[in-house]
Amino acid sequence: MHKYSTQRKEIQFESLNKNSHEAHNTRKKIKDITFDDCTTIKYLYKSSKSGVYTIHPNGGNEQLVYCDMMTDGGGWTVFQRRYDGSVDFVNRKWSDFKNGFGKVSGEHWLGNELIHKITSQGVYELRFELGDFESNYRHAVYTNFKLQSEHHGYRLTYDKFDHGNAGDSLKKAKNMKFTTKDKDQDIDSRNSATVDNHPGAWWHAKGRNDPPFTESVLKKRGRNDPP
Ligand SMILES: [Ca+2]
Repeated sequence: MHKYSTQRKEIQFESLNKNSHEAHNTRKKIKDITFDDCTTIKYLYKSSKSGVYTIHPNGGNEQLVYCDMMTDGGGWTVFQRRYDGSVDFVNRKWSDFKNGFGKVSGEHWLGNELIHKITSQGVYELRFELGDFESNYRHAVYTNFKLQSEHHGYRLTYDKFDHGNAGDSLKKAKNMKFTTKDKDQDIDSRNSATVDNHPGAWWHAKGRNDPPFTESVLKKRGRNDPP
């Protein structure tokens, strides 16, 4: 089990709870409108606070997502959050990662199908944050992040590492299909989700490649830009 420092996230969650009333009011205001992602909500409602919102990616069924409305201008749709190990990310199958697990208000994986749907709506930036044992948080931002469809193995693509102090941790994952314990799609003769006592699904290439992210979020480009 990975252990991540929780200090910063606790502070963030405290602040989120304080804002939950405002988030609720915003949700009431916008309940009759459908949104394709958190970027659009923040674009149309600048005072939106971080919290759980309903979106309709590709005009489809409603989906609950957590919107980070604080980090770097806000408007980020969270698709992965890990901070205290309360949710099991290890003993999970292809179908779990496809459909998502955990609660969006806590630790969770939003689901590859939904990540695919969201990222097929436009050009998205991926931002991830990585925490270590010393409460140091680093981040990295990638341009034009996409997940291809399940038919294409939820292959991960992006244009380039854009900026951030975490380095290019996603380099090995670029253009890789998603591999779980029960679905090996990596380019290794083994299943990288199970090697080296490293039980974990990821866009593995060859051998061990730790899923490094404590939090991964998506923002559509061309909206919510500074005025
Ligand atoms: Ca393999």
